[in-house]
Amino acid sequence: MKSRSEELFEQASRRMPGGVNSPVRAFGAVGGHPFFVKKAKGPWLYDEDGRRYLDYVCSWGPCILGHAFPAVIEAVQKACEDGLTFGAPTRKEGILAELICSCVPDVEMVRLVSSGTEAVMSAVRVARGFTGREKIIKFEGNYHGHSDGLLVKAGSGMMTQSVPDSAGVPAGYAASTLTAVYNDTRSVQRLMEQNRGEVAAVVVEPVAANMGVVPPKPGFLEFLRRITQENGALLIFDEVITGFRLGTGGATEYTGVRADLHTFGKIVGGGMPLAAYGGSREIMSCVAPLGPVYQAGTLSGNPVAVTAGIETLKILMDHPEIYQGLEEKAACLERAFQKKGLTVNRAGSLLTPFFTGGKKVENYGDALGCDREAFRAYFAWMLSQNIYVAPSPFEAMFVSNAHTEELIEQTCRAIEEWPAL
Ligand code: KE4
Repeated sequence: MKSRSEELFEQASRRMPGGVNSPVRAFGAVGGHPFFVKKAKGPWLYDEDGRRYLDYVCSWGPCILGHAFPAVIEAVQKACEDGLTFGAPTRKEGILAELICSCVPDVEMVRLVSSGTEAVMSAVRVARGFTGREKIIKFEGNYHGHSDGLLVKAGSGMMTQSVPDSAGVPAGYAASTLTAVYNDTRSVQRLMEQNRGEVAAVVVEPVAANMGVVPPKPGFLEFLRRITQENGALLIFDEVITGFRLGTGGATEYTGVRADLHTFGKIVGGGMPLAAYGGSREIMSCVAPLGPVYQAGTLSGNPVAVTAGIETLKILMDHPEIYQGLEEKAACLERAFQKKGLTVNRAGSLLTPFFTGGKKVENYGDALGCDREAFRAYFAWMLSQNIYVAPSPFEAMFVSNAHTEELIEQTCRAIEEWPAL
């Protein structure tokens, strides 16, 4: 007898590639088929077969307050009654822009867009427009959305240009993107020297979370700040995950390092399709209609999405104690994984257990060394305990404010009781 999710997956697979609208959801890295979600509330997901899961994916980060937070839902419902989209400026966009700028040092102006991909793509274009240069340095294992110029991987020997990491990306796009090794200052130094005067920006996840969580080693971000200033390049912090996750001041508050441009997504939209990029007034004045860098969007600053973002940020700003609670809950999970002999990387409420036999994970090469079979068994065990973690070893666990201490302890017990380790 097929489950309802299986039926839905078969139907979906006939009309959508892989039956999903984003590849990681298809369970390719863990086998089997994905469950189909019917609804969610607090820390819980409910699937179409009536099963309940304790959710540590949190929609890949946005649901820091938990799912369907009442005040956010109420505000969004009310906003919907006034209309879904106008394609004209609204008061609320200014409120959200003000909130973002009040939270993040160095962000004096922002542009609201509809996805993290769009935010990073646009920030890179601004960096190129502002500096008049073409080349970008990114890092292996960092993900910045699916814009052509950023879907690249290191070329052979690391000394050459990057190569496309997806079919359909023209070699020419990849050629302008150079790939360095995360936490390896020499790899950045080499690329800067080989491309002196040509690098528009270094774009980095200030705490990497797309190869699993890999925090910056002490001095790494400070080095990027220094070498970009010395070479007339901009530093772009891709904070689609870290923004409002590590604190309301994001990575700059967490690390003390400042950047020229920041991108935001996920939490900033409160779970609705909204993202943003921003920086100094000088740099952002390049953006149309003020300046020559064109960027636009029909649903940019959408009034319903903006409402969700405003309500979410207001709650986080009014209750900074939420972050301390998230940190303590994530630290409990970290200790439970460490008791099982796993390598755990954690930054605030972002964490990833790595099945690397106890070896450190400080870059993409280290992360690739993880035991995929062991991860699959871990994923299956946790799901058998009705705990949903990311269906990939190269993602983060996200803790929300809705995860009570009791549920955290329940999760720690499941980790400790896992028979395989
Ligand atoms: P979106 O276009 O998916 O909103 O954001 C792209 C993006 C940009 N920058 C960072 C640091 C990101 O993590 C992301 C997207 N994150 C993934 C999860 N690792 C989204 C999940 C998915 O692709 O389905």
